[in-house]
Amino acid sequence: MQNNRTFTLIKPDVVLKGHLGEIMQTIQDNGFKIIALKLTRLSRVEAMDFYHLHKEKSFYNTLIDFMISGPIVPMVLEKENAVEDFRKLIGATDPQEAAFGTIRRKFGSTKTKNAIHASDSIANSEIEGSFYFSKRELFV
Ligand code: FUP
Repeated sequence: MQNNRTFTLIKPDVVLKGHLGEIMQTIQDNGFKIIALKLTRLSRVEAMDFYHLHKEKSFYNTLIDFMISGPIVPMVLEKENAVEDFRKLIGATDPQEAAFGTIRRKFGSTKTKNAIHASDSIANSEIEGSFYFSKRELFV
């Protein structure tokens, strides 16, 4: 992934509640350009693979069950300082603790059902982006 890109994924709680359009508007209103996007679903094996770094955590099975419970929307976004700025826009992991005005504060409900994922480093954005998109889809 280039330095000005990040990866994000809108989670099943948002898609099932019909808030996808509003979140996409928020993302664009904050200066992020959508480079790649798809509406898809994860199999259990794919979800376990995507979250493999958390496999020892107590919440792992709950997280996997949730992530396969409905459609998801992975995206690659572009903006200067994308990784850091997008983490600010989504807010803290726990929606109850996330700052007012953030996506998780507005649309999330619990630490698992927290509306949206975003990469925490450029290196991880590359790994996560290529998990969902081909090189051709990413224009690289
Ligand atoms: P974040 O980077 O903010 O998504 O937070 P973490 O890397 O700590 O969490 C990774 C994933 O685990 C998130 F999708 C939320 C989920 N999680 C839980 O389901 N329960 C917890 O107690 C903590 C995290």
